[in-house]
Amino acid sequence: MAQDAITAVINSADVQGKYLDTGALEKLKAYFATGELRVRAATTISANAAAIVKEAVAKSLLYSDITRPGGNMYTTRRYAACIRDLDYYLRYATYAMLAGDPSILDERVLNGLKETYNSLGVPVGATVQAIQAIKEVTASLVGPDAGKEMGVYLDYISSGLS
Ligand SMILES: CCC1=C(C)/C(=C/C2=NC(=C\c3[nH]c(/C=C4\NC(=O)[C@H](C)[C@H]4CC)c(C)c3CCC(=O)O)/C(CCC(=O)O)=C2C)NC1=O
Repeated sequence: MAQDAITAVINSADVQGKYLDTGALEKLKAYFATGELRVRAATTISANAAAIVKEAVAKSLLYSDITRPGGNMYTTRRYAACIRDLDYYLRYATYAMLAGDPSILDERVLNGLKETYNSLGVPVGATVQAIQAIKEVTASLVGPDAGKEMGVYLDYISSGLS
């Protein structure tokens, strides 16, 4: 089950049959203190999602061998599949950033993804480059603090794929 920063600390205290300890309370404090930042960033990202993906693709994949005949993004169908995948990564990273917890990424994005990519010949290295470009473009849009938060979850997807 996907959880968030609150259920994560509650579940771990409950397993031990204890109230939240200082460390757990500090985690919650940090989460609540950044709540508005997260919501504001999610609003900006959702209003600009298509532009973020487009710019990230231009920075990372466009005019490379991947978009030429023989490349995995060649043909309109595969190009569109790639853009759609990047849009998934951005959307789910935004959910995880709001939740303050990466478990939704394990559950809904990374589960079986590497195997799917390998069986279809989707290049993981180039995908990770595009995700890193999304990270840069997003940070330039939402600012360094929220950008860093988003970076945590975009990096989580990158490591999960590698
Ligand atoms: C929400 C969770 C979720 C994810 C993550 C997801 C990914 C996903 N990407 C796929 C394909 C694909 N993914 C890509 C992506 C790329 N090729 C490149 O060269 C680029 C580097 C890269 C984009 C960055 C491509 C081209 C395909 C189609 C491959 C093919 O059918 O030949 C497929 C195979 C089925 C299909 O084509 O739709 C899945 C399941 N599906 C999901 O439901």
